[in-house]
Amino acid sequence: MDLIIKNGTIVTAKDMYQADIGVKNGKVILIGKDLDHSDATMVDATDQLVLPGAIDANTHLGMPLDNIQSADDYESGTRAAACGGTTTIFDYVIQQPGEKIMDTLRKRKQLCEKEACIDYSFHATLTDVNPEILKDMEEAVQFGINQFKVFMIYSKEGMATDDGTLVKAMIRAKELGARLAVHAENPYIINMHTEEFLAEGKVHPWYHYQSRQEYVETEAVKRAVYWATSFNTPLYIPHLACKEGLDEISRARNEGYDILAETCPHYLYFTNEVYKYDGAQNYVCSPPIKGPESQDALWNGIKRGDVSIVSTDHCPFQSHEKNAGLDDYTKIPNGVMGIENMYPYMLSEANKGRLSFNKVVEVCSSNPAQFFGCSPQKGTIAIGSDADLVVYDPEKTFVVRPENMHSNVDHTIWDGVEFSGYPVKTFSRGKLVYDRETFLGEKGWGQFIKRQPLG
Ligand code: DUC
Ligand code: ZN
Repeated sequence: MDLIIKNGTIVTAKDMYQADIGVKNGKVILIGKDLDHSDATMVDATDQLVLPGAIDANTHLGMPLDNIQSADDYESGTRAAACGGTTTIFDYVIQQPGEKIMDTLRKRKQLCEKEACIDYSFHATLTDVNPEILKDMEEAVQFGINQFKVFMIYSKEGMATDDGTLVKAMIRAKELGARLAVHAENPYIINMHTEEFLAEGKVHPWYHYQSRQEYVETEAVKRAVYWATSFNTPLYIPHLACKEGLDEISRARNEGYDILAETCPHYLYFTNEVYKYDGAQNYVCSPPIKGPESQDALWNGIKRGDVSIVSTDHCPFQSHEKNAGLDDYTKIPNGVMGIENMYPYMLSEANKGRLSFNKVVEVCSSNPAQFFGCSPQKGTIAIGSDADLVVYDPEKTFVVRPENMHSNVDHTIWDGVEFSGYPVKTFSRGKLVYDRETFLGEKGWGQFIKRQPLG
C-alpha cells in the first residue's frame, strides 16, 4: 500500500461513515477499520471529512477570444483547481473556423499532456455545424468525448447555430451516444437591446445585464427544451442562470425527458446587483448573473434534483482586459473565475447547513462522473476508483484574496468571501498535489480521461 488516510469521515453522494482508505498505484484498494501497512504514508484525518475530488465539467482554459485568451492556461487553471479540491476538469474546446473537430481535440490534448496538473477531458464546441462536422462527430465520440456544444448566440460572429442545424446536431449526438449542450440565450434580442443602448450612450456594464435579462435566457432555454422533447434527444443546459428556464427544464424532466441543467457558483452566490457598482466589469459573463428570484430557484433546483451539476464556466480575464470595456460594455471579455472556489463554496454552504455534504458531492463530483461517462473511475470513493481524494477541515475558516488563490488571474470576484470549512489536502490518483494552501503538484501529471458514450 502506498497511502492510508486514517480516521476520516468518508462522504460520497450516498453515504457518510468513518473508515480508513488504502491506496495503491493511484487507486483505492481498501476501505475499512484500522488499516495499517508499514510502507504506506499515513495521513491522519481525525475530525475531518474525506471526499471524492470535484469534477469541474465546464472550464474554458486558454480559450482564444479575439486577440486575447482567457487568463488561465491548462497549467495555472488545473493548479488552481487542485488547490480548491477539484481533481478533474472537462474543458470546452472550440472549433476554430474551418477546423476539423479532431484537429481541435488533438491539439488541446497535446497541450494538456504537457501542462495539466490534474486529470482532464473535453467537450467539443461546434461553431460551424456542416455535413462534414456531423460525420466527424463519430470520431470524436470514439476518441472519448460524449458531449458537444453549440451556441445560440454569437450570430454576428458567425458562430451561432440556427434551430434547424441545432436539431440536426441533437439528433446526430443522440445517434452516437452523446449529448448536446446548448448555450441558450436569444441573440436577436441581445443585438436589438445592444444597438439601442449604444446609440443612447448606455455603456456601463449594467447594460450587459439589461441586454440579456431573464427573458433572453428563458426564451432560449424553452426553445432548446422544446426541440429536445420534440425529437426526444438528450440535452444539457450549461451555466443555467434563470428561474423560468429551470421551470421549463423541471417540467420536461417530470415528463421523463433526458435533460440536464448545470448551474455555477457565481449564480448561486451573487445577484445582478453586482452590475450596478464599481468593479461591475469583473462580473460580466454570459449568461449574466440574474436577480434573487432566479438565485433562490437555482438553489431549490439543486435540492430537488432538477439542477444536476454545479460547475464553474471558469473563463477569467485579467483586470486590464476587463477594464478595456469600461466605456463600452460590449468590449468586456465575457467570463468569470471559480475553479478554485466551487468546491470550497458549496462545501461551506453544506457546513453551514444549507444542504447536505452528500448533495454537494452529488452535484460537484458523482453526477458529472456519471453523466459524462467516467463513473466509477471518478466521482466516488470506492474500491477500484481513482484515489482523487480531498481532506476537508470543517473547522478551518478561509477568506478568499487574490494573493491566496493559485491561478494566473490578478483579481477575483470571490475577493473577501469567507468560507466555513476548507479543503486542506488534495490527492490526484494518490499523489498529494495540495497541502494547506500550498500547491505540490506538477504540470504534465494530469491524464486524459476517455469517457464512455451514454448508456
Ligand atoms: N460564457 C462566458 O461568460 N464565458 C465563456 C463562455 C460562456 O459560455
Ligand atoms: Zn456557454
